[in-house]
Amino acid sequence: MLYEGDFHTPAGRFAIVAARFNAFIVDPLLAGAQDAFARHGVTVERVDVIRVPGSFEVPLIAQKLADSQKYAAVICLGCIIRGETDHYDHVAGAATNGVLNAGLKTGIPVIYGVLTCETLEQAIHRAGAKAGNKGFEAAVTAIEMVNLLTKLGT
Ligand code: INI
Repeated sequence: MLYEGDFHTPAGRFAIVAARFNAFIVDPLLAGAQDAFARHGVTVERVDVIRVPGSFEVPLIAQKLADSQKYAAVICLGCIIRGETDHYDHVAGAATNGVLNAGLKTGIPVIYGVLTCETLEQAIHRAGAKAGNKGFEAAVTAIEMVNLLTKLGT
């Protein structure tokens, strides 16, 4: 027996946690995620958006939202671009581990839509240009995971 999530309109509410840092990249990711929900029949009233200062702050809020049992899934959006120091590595590592742990601790899909890029150009490409829109992809992943968990009955 193969179990796989599909893309039909899921039940429940969704939360999007989006960093304000690098907003000129994160805002198009957020618009992409909202577009994906709308196109899959998840109406705007069922999607809450929570803004936080930076990607480092995303996991705490994502975990609290997932823990609240109010949401079928939580989508995390941010953009971390490498600078001249090792700050990038710390913020990227913390955000990545934090998002993963929020999902594992709560049992709710917590989706990783945080860009970690070497250059601004790479980020632009992933926020709606050459490499698609990772926010759109994150919302579609959330829908697939919610539908998979429903099928599995877990
Ligand atoms: N936050 C980001 O989301 N992206 C970055 O590229 C970034 N850089 O480069 O510093 C960044 N820093 C802020 C960080 O997320 C926290 O908001 C801050 O350290 C306060 O905790």
